[in-house]
Amino acid sequence: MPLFRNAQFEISIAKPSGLPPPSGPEIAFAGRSNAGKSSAINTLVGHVRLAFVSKTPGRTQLINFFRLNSGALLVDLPGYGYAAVPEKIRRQWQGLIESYLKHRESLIGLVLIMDSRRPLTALDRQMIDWFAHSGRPIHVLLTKSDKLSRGAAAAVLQEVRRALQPLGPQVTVQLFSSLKKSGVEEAEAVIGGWLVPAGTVGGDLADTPAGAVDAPPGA
Ligand SMILES: Nc1nc2c(ncn2[C@@H]2O[C@H](COP(=O)(O)OP(=O)(O)O)[C@@H](O)[C@H]2O)c(=O)[nH]1
Ligand SMILES: [Mg+2]
Repeated sequence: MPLFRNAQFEISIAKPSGLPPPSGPEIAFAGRSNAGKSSAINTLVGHVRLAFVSKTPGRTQLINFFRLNSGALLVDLPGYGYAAVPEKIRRQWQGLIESYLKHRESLIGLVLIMDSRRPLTALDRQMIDWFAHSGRPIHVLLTKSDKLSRGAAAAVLQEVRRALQPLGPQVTVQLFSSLKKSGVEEAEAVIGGWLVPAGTVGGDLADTPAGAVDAPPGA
């Protein structure tokens, strides 16, 4: 069963105070408005319209939670960087994202969606700053890669990898296209790896040093 199939909508929140109590590992999706985040989520989930693909960028200002089969949650963060949004509203939802990325303990990893033709904007870097220091993984999807030639796409991939290399191996980057459905397996493999408890890869727990295995929730 692919990682994201049969995701079910659970709750939308507009303020940090509305966050539900943690009830499973969370994987957040963030990206500039119009970068292709909703399309990427829908491509991964295999629904046509699980996350609303908007003709009007910047409309979604909520954090939407979707429950996956495994019990983990896919968390769709509001798109950022849409110029036509009043400053006050923009600050409000950047505050919502910042608070979530910095403080949410059940957040195990961030999927950052960037338009491969305009990667690593100042706000993308801001998202990385808010989260990377936690040591938890970030996976970058350079989407709309179908709009680039093979050579140009390869060059962008290399450039972004090089730019993020100082952050360490927990930051990974790949090309993606929702239109061509390319990059889906790679994304599922990376994100799926976050959900595998430390020490169980390869099934050999005997080699895991004492204390390296996470305690079960509530223990
Ligand atoms: N060619 C192409 N267009 C895409 C791709 N992903 C999204 N789009 C288009 O880009 C626009 C914004 O997509 P959307 O998913 O709503 O972006 P969001 O604002 O980040 O959620 C829409 O017109 C999509 O059809 C892709 O991989 N390739
Ligand atoms: Mg969207």
